[in-house]
Amino acid sequence: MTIHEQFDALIIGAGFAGLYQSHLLHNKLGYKTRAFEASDEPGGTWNWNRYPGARVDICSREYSFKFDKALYNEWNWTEEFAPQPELMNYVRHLVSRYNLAPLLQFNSRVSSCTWDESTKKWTILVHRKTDDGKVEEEEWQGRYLVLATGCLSSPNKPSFAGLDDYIDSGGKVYYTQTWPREGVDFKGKRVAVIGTGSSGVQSIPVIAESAAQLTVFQRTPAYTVPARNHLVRPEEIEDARRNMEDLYRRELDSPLTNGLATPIEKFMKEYGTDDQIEARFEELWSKGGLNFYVSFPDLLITPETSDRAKAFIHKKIKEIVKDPATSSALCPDYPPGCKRICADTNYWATYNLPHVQLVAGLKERPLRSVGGREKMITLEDGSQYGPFDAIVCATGFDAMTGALDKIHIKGRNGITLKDAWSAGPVNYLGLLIHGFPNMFHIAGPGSPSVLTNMIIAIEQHVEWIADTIVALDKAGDTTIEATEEAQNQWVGFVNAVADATLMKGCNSWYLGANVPGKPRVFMPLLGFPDYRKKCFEVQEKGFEGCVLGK
Ligand code: NA7
Repeated sequence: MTIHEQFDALIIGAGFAGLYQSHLLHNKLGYKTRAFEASDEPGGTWNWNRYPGARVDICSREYSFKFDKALYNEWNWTEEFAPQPELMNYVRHLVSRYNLAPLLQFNSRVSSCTWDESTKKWTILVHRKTDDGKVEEEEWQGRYLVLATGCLSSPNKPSFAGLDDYIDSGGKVYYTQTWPREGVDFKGKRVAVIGTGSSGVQSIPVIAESAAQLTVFQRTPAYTVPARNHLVRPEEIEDARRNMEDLYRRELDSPLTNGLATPIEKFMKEYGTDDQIEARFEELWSKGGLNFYVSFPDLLITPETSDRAKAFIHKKIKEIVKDPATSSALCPDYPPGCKRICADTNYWATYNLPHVQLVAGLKERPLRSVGGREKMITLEDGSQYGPFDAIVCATGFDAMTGALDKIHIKGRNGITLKDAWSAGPVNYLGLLIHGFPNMFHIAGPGSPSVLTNMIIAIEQHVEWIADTIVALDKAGDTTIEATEEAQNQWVGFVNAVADATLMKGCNSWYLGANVPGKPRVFMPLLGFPDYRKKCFEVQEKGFEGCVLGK
């Protein structure tokens, strides 16, 4: 086995987080780093999620790194909501512009990470696929471990009865989370889609364009807002470049990091008349995208505001979808925003097409068998649909903790992360975990990342981690670890914030409720500005809530 020593930071993942962390620590600060990526390309979730219609649901001008004005100025997004191939071009541009390739190692899956108290170092075991298809084991040692493993990177693939027989008898199964690189041609095919979260909502209208028949299996309907995607206009690019700093400041100051929508300070009931409230919803609906989240600051808090937004969206669904039974089945009954709102292009209108059918109510009558030799889908109540030539599973992710569950992480005194998190994830600031010194988690539970524009959250996390390492080195400290007390307080705080909202009111992946057997804990923190402030304060107060060691 090859052993590589003397690294400052070992980084797991080469998505946006791993790339920026590598750039900042190595190129800017002169640390010796290595990032390990299981795929043969960088890009993380954007590399794996190649399904038809995959695109970012935040406006591209916002979903861009802002740490380097020159990068912002030179990059041209062509669409307001960049499609997956364009996001991958951006990823490749980052790699070449900042000469990151020598810092990244592809085809390399990290299987274990072990803290050694005597050397104060992490040792990680990497399985690297070589060009001739062999797997080589490597050991890497470094002072710091950065988990840039992504929060929507571990697919949730339910084990449906019948699926193996279906594949054996020539049926095709595709997962939105690991879509074939060569793409899929659905022309003339009878297709089933299971799942109506963001990936379903984005892919269903595109699949419907070529499929001969499309049947959508829905357990829970999604709230979705028209993205109103368009080619980026030259004046929008100019404006964004001129005002990047201002946009960035507004993003940092906004609870959900929306910089483009005009936020309103007043809660809905103080805002004005019914007509004015309706006009506000209408304005954001017309504007498109996730701006709808900031229609009123209490959208995720006050039942009356939530109900009003819900009624507004129901009205829109009923206006668009012609068949009354289908439109009713598409109307969600939980608070908007309780699951992440989607941004779509022609999603609801797709159900007006004669070859598209919705099968709803899977909560009451779950899928009993999917595919089988007859290529049919059968529900628990005995109803049958099909036959299908292809089945698309848009079944989401084991979010936020799934990627780490697959790595054997052992901290101080042999404690494993699996044990530490057996009742659900716990940490301090979303970044540090008690019992796991010198280990940082980017965009993990306990941080607001998944409730924000992820790029903004990643920038903040990566910079905090880099500043922390620099500060420790300056002070001659060799270790940092969250205290149990600070961690408990943080977990309590994250829960208290969630309890004051309507966000626990549905079975979302925020709660881990989409994965059978996963502990139900509300994982993200709502409110980016206060979080960011707290992270600064912790640093300013000499890493309050942490133990530093020489
Ligand atoms: P999501 O949003 O978790 O959606 C997954 C969908 O799959 C959702 O409708 C699920 O229903 C459905 N699902 C999952 N398991 C089953 C089973 N066993 N039977 C029937 N239906 C099932 O994942 P996405 O990939 O669409 O989006 C993830 C995020 O990416 C999104 O939030 C954005 O941030 C971008 P459920 O709702 O659990 O009842």
